Amino acid sequence: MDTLISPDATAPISRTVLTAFCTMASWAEYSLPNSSILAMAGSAASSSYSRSNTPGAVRHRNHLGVMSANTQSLTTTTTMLDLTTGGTPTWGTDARKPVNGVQVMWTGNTRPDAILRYTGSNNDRDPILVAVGGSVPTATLAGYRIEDTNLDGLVKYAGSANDRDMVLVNIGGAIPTSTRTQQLP
Ligand SMILES: [Ca+2]
Ligand SMILES: [Ca+2]
Repeated sequence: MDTLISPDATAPISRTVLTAFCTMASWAEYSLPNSSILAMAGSAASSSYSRSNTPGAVRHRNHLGVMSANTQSLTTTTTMLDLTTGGTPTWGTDARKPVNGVQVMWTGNTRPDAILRYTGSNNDRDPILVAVGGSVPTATLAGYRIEDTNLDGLVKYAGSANDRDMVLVNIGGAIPTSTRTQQLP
């Protein structure tokens, strides 16, 4: 995930995310296959936001949001915010997850509140089963879905590469009643 980069017209767009520079109107954002994020602001936004210093936040349809701890200076030139490196501090505690040396967003938020839950009321596991029909755990559903926690284009409750396990893994992997809270102010 989650590098804010200058527009690259040669890279196809695959997923939509929301990025905001705090107190500002949201920008149109698209994530690219290399997990970078292309930010496109309108001309009015660009001019009015120039010279502002603000943290940058990234949100995703089923991942917990992340916000930089430090402010960015926005000008008419390209601003780079690389949230994939541990060298970029983030707001809160454990806002990201290290995977193979890269910092990524916590996934599994199929019920898009600010908490990952595997069990109990308002958990993020049940929507996956509901999406595949609610009665046959081995059923699957293809498409761009919030229940697709591993982003492979298929909602799957049971079996290999299922989306349910991602919820459990991202709350810690051992205690089903554990939760994880999004680190955004
Ligand atoms: Ca949730
Ligand atoms: Ca999936």
